[in-house]
Amino acid sequence: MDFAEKIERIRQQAESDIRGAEGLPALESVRARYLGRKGEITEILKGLRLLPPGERPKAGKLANDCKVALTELLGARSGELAGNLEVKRLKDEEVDVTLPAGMKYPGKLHPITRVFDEVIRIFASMGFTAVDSPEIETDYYNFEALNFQADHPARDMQDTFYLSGGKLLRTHTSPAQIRIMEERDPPLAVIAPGKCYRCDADVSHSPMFHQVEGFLVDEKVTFADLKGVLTAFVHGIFSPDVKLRFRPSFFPFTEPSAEIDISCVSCGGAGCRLCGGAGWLEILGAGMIHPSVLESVKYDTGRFQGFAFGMGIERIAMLKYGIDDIRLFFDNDIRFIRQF
Ligand code: 2NM
Repeated sequence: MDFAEKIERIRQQAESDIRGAEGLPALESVRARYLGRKGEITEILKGLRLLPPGERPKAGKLANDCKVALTELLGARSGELAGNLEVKRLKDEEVDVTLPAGMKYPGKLHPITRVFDEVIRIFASMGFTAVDSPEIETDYYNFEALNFQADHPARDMQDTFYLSGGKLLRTHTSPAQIRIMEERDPPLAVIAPGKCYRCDADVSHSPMFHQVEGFLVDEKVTFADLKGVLTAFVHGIFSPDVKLRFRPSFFPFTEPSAEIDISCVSCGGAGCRLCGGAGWLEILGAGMIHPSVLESVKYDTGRFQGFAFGMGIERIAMLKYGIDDIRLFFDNDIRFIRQF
């Protein structure tokens, strides 16, 4: 077998080995077998100096051409195998975005948010607009414009959180009503949902709580309109079976004033632990807006009257959902929130 034939045999075998290598490590051993320090082609190149000088150039060129060709082929195959690896990696990492997601812990609305939304929806259906208002207030909007006397106990440091600079945290959402009446002329039907603050904490009082207060001002507004609106509200938020009872009461900003009881949502009026045997639960305060409140917003009291009402959202939520401790609303225990 002459030299050219030998080179050609090695080349064919090497080519088939390169094509048959199924991975980068296998390809590396093929390279070592032919082109490594003791590889077949390397040995041939080393042995060239033993040939008769006349044959060396031709043989050298054949061996070198073979080395170049195999090197090129190794490079191409290596690129091919690396590409396969990339394709396989991408396939292994493929994400099927059409698979249904595991809904382990879907979000829930806080019960206070739910009751807020429902109260706002019911009053909106009767034509009331909800407004926002600051939680940091002045004595004027929180007390004075609402006809609280200078020595009213609610103004006491024990009940109100006072801030520096004569500011305070609103103790009810009524300041919103004053601000709206200053801005707009009657007829007006507005509710003010929001956070309020009082220095008080036990099973039924939280230093931060939520209220919805509302009012309506127009010509020829009567206490009968107030009864109709609150009856529709109570029937909407609890049930049309619930009865209402209006009891005379006192608020600085209304005259006459009333507290509204509903027949007990637990026993229906027979008497139970929830209503303390009375058959009734207090849920709303209301009345006809005091003329001095209308005067402080410069309304013509000869022409306009209005009614107003207020309620605590925690109390309504506790009755609706059978919750017996107000602190559960603010503990942020996810097991509590998930129940709604
Ligand atoms: C209540 C009870 C009775 C009330 C009065 C006003 C305003 F600003 F129009 F005078 N807003 N809210 C009111 C009346 C609130 O909560 C127990």
